[in-house]
This record gives sequence, structure tokens and C-alpha cells, in this order.
Amino acid sequence: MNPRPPPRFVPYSLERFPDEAMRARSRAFHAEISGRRSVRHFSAEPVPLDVIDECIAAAGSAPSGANRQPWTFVVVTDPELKRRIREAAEAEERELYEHRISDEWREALEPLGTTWEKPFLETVPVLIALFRHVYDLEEGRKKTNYYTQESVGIALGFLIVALHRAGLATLTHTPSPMGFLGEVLGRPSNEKPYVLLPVGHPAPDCVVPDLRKKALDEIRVRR
Ligand code: IYR
Repeated sequence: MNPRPPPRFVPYSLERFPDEAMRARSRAFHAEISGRRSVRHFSAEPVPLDVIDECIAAAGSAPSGANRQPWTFVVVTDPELKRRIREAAEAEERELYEHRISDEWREALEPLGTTWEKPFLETVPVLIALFRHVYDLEEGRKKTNYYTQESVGIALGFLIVALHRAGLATLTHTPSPMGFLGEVLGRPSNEKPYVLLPVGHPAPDCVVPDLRKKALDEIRVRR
């Protein structure tokens, strides 16, 4: 066995801001991100794929368990693939809405006005399918990944913020179950579908549910 090389460290520092500048920057970010909404009515207008790539690269800078970066982002623009994804998602969602859903869950979804029909999966110019690597394969050997749910969740958060900052709307869509995604997109069995993210511009007549977010006082405690 080769001895493991010692860990390497490189210098790191972060730009410092005066308190007032910190206040202004955090306020500006809060204003910007609180304008984000989940969108279900998309325009068919194409979006620049290099912008999508830049946002995915930003997501790939997220922290992850043991820095394993256990994610793959599949950018889908092919109309036939989008059609197949819509068809499979709607079949599952129909089952869910017509049979599997509990009364309590149905009631919780009422304010969102969702149904099993997902036409936006075909209308939208881009679908990003995000896969979580449960483990990786290195020279045919299974390599364990760590905290993959948390890691991919953080990367997804980065991605949504990056896309929003670029002026693109998203929906964190999780057709349930979504095993079909790996098959349609030809992903290996170590990759499990995590989320399907339609990305585009809102349709001109787009509406979103009238929801409110909890106030700071309801979500923060100090000790
Ligand atoms: N996956 C279904 C149902 C659904 C579930 C939750 I929790 C939501 O916040 C929204 C929808 C659908 O996409 O319609």
C-alpha cells in the first residue's frame, strides 16, 4: 500500500466589508432572493445554454460531504426527450393525484392549485435533471459518498439562486416516484434522480399562488 500523501493547504481570505456595507449587501440580497417564486407557466422562448452552464458551474462549487461532489446535472432541450419525460411524469402524477395521495396531503396542496397535468415539462426550453450519486465507481470499485442528500440539496440551492440572479425562473419539481428519469436519460444505476428543474422565462400570463413566507420572528430564535 502506498502511504497517503499529507493533506495540502492553500492560503484563503475573504473580502471584508464595513458593517454598513454588510447590512446593505445582505439587505439587497434578501430583496433579490425574496422575489423568487416557483413557476408553473413558462414561455417557450429559448434561453442561452452558456448561461445555464455558468449557473451549473456555480452549483458545482457547493460544499459536499468529503468533497465528493456527488451530483450530475443533465441539461435537456431535445423536444422528444421532454415529451417522454412529460409523459412518464404525468403517468406517475396521475396515479398520485387519483389514488396514492392522502386527504391531508391533498388539502396541503390546495393553495398551490396543482394537478397531475404538467404541460410545462414540454413548453419550457430547458429541463435540468439533477442526479445524486449514492456511491461512485472508481476502477470498478464502489466508493462510498457521504451526506449525499444534504450535499445535493445545497448544490440545488446554489443553482436556483444562480438562475434567479440571471433572471430565469425555476420549479423544483419532484414527480413521485421519478425512477423513469434515469432510464429516459440513460444514467448509471449509482445515480438517483433528485429533482427535475424546468428553467425558462415565465409566460406573459404567468400567475403564482398568493403565498406568504414566515416572518423572521417566526423562524429565528436567539439564545
Ligand atoms: N409532485 C406533485 C405534488 C406536489 C407535492 C408537493 I409536497 C408540492 O409542494 C407540490 C406538488 C406535483 O408536482 O404536482
